[in-house]
Amino acid sequence: MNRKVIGSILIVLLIGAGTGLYFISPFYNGTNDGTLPKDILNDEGTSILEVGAQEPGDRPVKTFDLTAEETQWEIKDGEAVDAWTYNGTVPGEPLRVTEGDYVKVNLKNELDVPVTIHWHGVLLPNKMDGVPGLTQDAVQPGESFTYEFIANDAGTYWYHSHQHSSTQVDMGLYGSLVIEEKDKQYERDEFFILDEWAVNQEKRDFSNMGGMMMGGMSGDGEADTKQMYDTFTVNGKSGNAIDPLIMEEGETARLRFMNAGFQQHQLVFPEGSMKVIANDAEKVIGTEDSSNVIELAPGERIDVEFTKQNNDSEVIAQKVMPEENTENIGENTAEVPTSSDIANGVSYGSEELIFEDVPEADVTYDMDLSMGMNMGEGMSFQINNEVFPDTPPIKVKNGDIVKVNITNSGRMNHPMHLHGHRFQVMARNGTAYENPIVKDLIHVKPGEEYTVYFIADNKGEWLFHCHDNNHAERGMVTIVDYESVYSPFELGGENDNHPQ
Ligand SMILES: [Cu+2]
Repeated sequence: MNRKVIGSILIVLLIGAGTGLYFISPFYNGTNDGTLPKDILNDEGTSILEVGAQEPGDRPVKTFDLTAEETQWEIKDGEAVDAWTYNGTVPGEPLRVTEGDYVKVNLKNELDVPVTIHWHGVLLPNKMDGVPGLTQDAVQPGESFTYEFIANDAGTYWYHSHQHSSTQVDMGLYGSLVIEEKDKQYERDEFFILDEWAVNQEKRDFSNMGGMMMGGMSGDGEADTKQMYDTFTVNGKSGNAIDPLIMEEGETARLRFMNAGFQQHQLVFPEGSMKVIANDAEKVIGTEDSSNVIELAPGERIDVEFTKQNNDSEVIAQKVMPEENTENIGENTAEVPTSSDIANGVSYGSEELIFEDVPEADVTYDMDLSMGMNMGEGMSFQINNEVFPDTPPIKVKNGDIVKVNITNSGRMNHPMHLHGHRFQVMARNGTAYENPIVKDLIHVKPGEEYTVYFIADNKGEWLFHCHDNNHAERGMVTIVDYESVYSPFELGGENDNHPQ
């Protein structure tokens, strides 16, 4: 390749070393036994299997086969991990469809544990949402399940198992889903999934700590998971093993970033090389003064328009926090510029809004996010002082306008994700946004309060939960419960349904 005319852009996550303060078992299992509230299971009204049905009609049908299987996955030369994958790679097979397509995905489970697939951000019928114990039974070893939905809204999505998410997503059961616009704006279109792995340290050891707190909070909102991982990956690869993106000077590409891990990540771009164009699956407005740093919470997506400015090799790299240990940095390390101007999920308003003005709510739900300690079981993460399935549900009727005030009174970050709907973020800490933001995930940091609104227009039983899957595992989950529909499934049971 002629280096004079073609420059490369490296997307790099630095490898940080663990610092030795561990707490919280990632394999906690203490608080999740129990059943859903009676009115969610109550078989009066309509089963969720009977609502929201979609038919292909004369739409193009796009069919994919995804097999959940065990794989030895090489993260970089000589460093392999035991991974669970969809079709043998981390991330799983990338899925691309066009808006208006009818999507059919045949999941075959060749693992020896039950799995599902959740279509994160996709507005689809409840029974296709992939939440075991709520919208389906977990797909047992050797069995299959077919997901079907209309790809209605162009944008950046991802898919992952929703069975024991804190283990299964962590093991690699995730992949990208792009719904392309009918008239694509960018010829070059790339997807990058960020994640963390424990390669050189035994995560399992931490469970022996029994959830005891071994050190103080670092105050950055995610001290709990930071020390469990030693290797950061981009599309399943780390350091020199990450494929460079080869681009010509002046070439423009759409780069889609998503965070499949437990920690927030900040990526630094060459000055003046990019602008943010979309947020979760929604286009954003007016970003001429775009920052050159983006911040992604777990489960969040940010799309940027990136232009290669010269023929030199350049680097997009994780911003290194001052307190982080930066030994073991690979050869691809960037000169990381400093910037105080960081583009995150609420930096830019959305092009299309759900509500033009602040609507009058039919239902108001105050969601207080907090942390607690259970003797012998370690930390719990609570919604309104309860852990799932005892958390109070958000009870709605079809057509309701629902207002949720989310307050983080704990000391860790909580990326709260709503299934099956999009909400409009109207205010932060009581101050209204001039340009509200339409999303499916809001990253609520310690001390923050966000007010979001959504329309209950998709009947079913839908999760609203923290996408730090360790927090969900330890209780931070509730349900948007539509009146007059019920779930015929159960938590636990012979299918071991475990929706967190
Ligand atoms: Cu959380």
